[in-house]
Amino acid sequence: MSNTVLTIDALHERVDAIFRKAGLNPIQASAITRVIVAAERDACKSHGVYRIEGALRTIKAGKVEPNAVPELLPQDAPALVKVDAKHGFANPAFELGLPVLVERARSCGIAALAINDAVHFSALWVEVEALTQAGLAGLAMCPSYATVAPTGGNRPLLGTNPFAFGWPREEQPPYVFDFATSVAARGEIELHRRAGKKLPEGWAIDVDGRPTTDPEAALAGAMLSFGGHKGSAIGTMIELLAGIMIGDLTSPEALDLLGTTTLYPSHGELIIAFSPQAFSAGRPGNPLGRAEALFEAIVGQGARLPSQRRFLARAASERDGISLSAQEIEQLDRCLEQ
Ligand code: NDP
Ligand code: PYC
Repeated sequence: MSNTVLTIDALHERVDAIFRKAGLNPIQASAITRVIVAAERDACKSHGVYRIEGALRTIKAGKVEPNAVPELLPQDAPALVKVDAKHGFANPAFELGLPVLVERARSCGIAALAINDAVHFSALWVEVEALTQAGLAGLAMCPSYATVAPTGGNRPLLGTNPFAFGWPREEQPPYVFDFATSVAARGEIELHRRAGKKLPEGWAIDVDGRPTTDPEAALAGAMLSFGGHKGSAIGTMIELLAGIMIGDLTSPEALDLLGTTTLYPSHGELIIAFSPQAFSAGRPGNPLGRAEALFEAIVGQGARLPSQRRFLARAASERDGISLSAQEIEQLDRCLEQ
């Protein structure tokens, strides 16, 4: 069956209509629509329109507050920004905290935004990219729910805990990476299952702890950390900083509370913003200029920068529209009817 091409605005309209019909208030609906459409526009399929069904299931199950209006909490420490998501999605809470985070990072050189009590399912590059647009570098991280075995272990404990970094560039799209600390995002495993494809070796183990390439067995068993003990340690760090330190749930706690991986979990998120100008003040050289020499050297070896694929996909979507398969269009129609 042939694909259908939609403009970015047309896809936004369709996704937004789905969420409003599902009962989300405009703050919630428009923020999660923006992040899903951005993922689809940038060809990040694991967090694009495929995520709508999960969000609808989570709304129907009463596991997200559809009328949540996030609140900026009063805070004495100038470099600390706290937003209570009020059990709504994380994205509107981030949008509320962003301008304050930017203003504090510019004045203090560094600032952190802690989001609490948020239902989370989205890609994090959107958030670090927003910081780079303000001339800041940034890190973003959050737990998820227990689906990943710690290296050396054999049962789900850590989340797929995404970790993103952004660095601003003056004449170019920013340097951004964003990845799950498991070998692949869980969304990738689900997409392999739907497509009837085997997983690459080394992604997961089955319920008995044996290596598997079967997506069903992987979803029932445990995913593996990227880079062995290194990814396992970074995943653990994210549990500590973006879970325990900010007084929110760890991935095992989030799964215990939710009781299933078919809905989206509630937990916290930590975003840290840095001003390269403030850190380098009084030191020789312009940090953005020096970074360009590093990027040129990387690309000069024939390597590509992370997000380069994404920015090319974005340019193509802006020029030609977003191409959706017949199944994806059916999914959008079905979601609107629900
Ligand atoms: P990928 O493995 O698809 O990509 C990881 C990063 O590496 C991207 O920035 C990508 O850039 C870059 N990259 C890939 N190949 C190369 C290469 N050859 N050279 C240089 N850079 C490269 O990511 P994951 O599957 O691990 O994660 C996908 C998404 O899932 C993320 O956006 C993450 O935030 C999200 N996620 C969200 C969770 C949540 O709880 N909310 C949980 C887990 C994941 P490019 O895109 O240009 O290819
Ligand atoms: O793809 O691993 C994932 C994921 C978990 C929660 C949201 N995305």
